Amino acid sequence: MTLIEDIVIRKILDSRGNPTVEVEVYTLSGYGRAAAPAGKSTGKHEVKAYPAGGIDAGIKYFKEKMDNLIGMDATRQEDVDAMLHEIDGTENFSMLGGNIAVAVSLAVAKAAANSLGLPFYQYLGGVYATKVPKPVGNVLGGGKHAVGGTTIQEMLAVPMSESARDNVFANAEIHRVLGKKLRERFPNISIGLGDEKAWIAPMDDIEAIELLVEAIEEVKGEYGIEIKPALDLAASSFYRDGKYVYRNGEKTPEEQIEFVESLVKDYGIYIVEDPLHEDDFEGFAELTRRIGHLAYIVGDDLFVTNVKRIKMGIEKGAANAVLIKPNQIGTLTDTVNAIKLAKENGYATVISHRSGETCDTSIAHIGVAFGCEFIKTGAIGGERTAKLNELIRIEEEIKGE
Ligand code: 2PG
Ligand code: MG
Repeated sequence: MTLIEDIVIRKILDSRGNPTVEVEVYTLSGYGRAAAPAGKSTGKHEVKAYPAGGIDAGIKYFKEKMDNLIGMDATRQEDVDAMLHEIDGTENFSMLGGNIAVAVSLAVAKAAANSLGLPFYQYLGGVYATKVPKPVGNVLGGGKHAVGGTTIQEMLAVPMSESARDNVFANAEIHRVLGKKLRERFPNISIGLGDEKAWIAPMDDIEAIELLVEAIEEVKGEYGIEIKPALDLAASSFYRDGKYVYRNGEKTPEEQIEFVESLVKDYGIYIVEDPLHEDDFEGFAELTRRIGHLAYIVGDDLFVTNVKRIKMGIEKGAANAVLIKPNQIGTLTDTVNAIKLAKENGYATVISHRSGETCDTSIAHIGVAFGCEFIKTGAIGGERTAKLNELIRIEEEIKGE
């Protein structure tokens, strides 16, 4: 019933209009489909998205090796993922491409769930998977996702209601209120949206954070729920020759630590992702000592969903939360191992989209299945709302509404 009968792989568009891969897996009694996302501010320690020859070379390679997966049991996820590693034969998926591996891995898991007649989150997490992560919504930004915006890549909001529906709608409302405020502040220029549909405006980082906090205060009153501000600095993207280069000046690593500490203390920033560059474990540890009791310090480019790097972080006391992106590491099993390791060591987990996305909803299911505290998946925009709406559906099903 759950044996893999056939696999189809194709190129489809992602939200930036770039090609990405979609995979379909068929068993006798079921079917699963998954697509890979794409990062733009990628960490240098991530697995390779595609081999040197690009997406077409990866697809060709997969088709040549695909027979190894036919006949395997789709419910034996660890065996399937081990086979993907074997097919690739390298440390970092540089033959097959992590994006192809992750699409296959997720499509196999979805086919298994479908064959057994279970919702994906329940197949993965069992009957006790009943908590929906809080959505962290990107509403204003810049960095590599939006040329001309802030130096800090993402300014986000975290509504703290126990209702996923309220949280999702609150984030969309913050996005709307911010848009209104930006049009008032810049009446003579057109305001755009970045890759993740967050607003872009030619603003200084502090000015933007203040506007974010203002919008949050307004929506908080309207909704009657606690909402907190968050940041993804994606600091590696503006770290050059030992300095953090902002649009209005440079900071030394020590100044950067002080700056982030002051942001957390002055603006009540609740989650701060990648505040320092991707190899600065010591700096992350120092920052965690200073503000770890006040905020979640999240490692994204630092950890790249890789258990070896998460272990290094745990040993050094670097960060207290891990960003989880399945395509950074290439398989579902590797992703789940990263979540488990983080949790066992008291680190919070944030399951996350990429800046280039499709309407695939896998991360919503993985977040519920493995009890991630947060899910970062935008605030508006079709490929983002696909996941947010899925959270609403999952919550409804869990509550039996
Ligand atoms: C990040 C991600 C997603 P990208 O830095 O957290 O927001 O960006 O997918 O471009 O790496
Ligand atoms: Mg990030």
